[in-house]
Amino acid sequence: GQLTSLKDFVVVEVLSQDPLNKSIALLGRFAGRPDDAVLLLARKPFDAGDLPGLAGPGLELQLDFVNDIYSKYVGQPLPHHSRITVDLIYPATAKHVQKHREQKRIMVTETPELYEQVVLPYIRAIPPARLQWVYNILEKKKEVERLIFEDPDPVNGFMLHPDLKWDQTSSDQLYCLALVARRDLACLRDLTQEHLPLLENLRDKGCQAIQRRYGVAPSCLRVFLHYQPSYYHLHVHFVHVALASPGAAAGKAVLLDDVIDCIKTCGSDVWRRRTLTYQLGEADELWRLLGGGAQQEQQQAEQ
Ligand code: M7G
Repeated sequence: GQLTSLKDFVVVEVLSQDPLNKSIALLGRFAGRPDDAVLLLARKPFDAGDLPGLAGPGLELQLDFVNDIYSKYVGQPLPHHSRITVDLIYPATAKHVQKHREQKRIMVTETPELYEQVVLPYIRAIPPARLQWVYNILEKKKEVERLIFEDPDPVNGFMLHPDLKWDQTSSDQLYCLALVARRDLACLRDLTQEHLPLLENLRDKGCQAIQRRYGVAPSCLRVFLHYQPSYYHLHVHFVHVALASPGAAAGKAVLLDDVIDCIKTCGSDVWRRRTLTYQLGEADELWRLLGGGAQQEQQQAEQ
């Protein structure tokens, strides 16, 4: 349900902190309730439309130091200039807690055989309830007023929304998410020549819709898929090229243009045949299933 304050929230653990993004992930519980909650707090970006209000009489200054023409202060802005975004996952599964907990990252290499034998069964065993938020969007039960664009075609159609990660205040932080309408595509590994019309349609119409709505040109967009994604219903990220997002890193993001070009130049089943190298968190169940722990112990023993 909807909250107006966090007065019953008790912090159990700081899962991770990111000083650069000015964000923190907390594990907590609501008083008298047993379920875990994951709470993500982040400072909102400055609102370029209201800079006079921010850097004006409302900003109280406390001197840190002065040296020649240089000086530094700690500023206390008016309350509406110091707002934060608050994302709550409740009740949170162990998977959510694990995803947001600080952990070592490792690179793994997934051959087509490992995909068939380990990763595919892992994907198939994920409870369908994890995709409830996706189906809520596709069935227009949730986020209806946030819809940016829809192509209702059952085969090549998709829906475009602002991503949960974006508060829509500034367009150089733009982050949108396209969810394909069809439900039979889990991830990159499923894509073949048959899906080229879907992928090209999604790229072209998605970029057009973003340009119309936010004035951001297609040349300013990084359009990519994740491998591995967190959610196995095919979706595409549209992110402003200026945004330094950890999800845009090599070993996580694959450009949609590269996905398409690879199918055209290397053949229809290329994404099934390729060996893919990517990053995982050490606490990720896939890491264990891929024999990661054992590999690492062996490496340590050899050293
Ligand atoms: P992913 O590649 O599966 O996982 O992307 P990631 O979280 O590791 O990037 C899923 C994307 O869906 C992410 O960018 C999320 O921020 C976004 N997302 C997740 N949820 C639960 C929602 C939601 O409820 N609404 C919207 N609009 N976006 C969501």
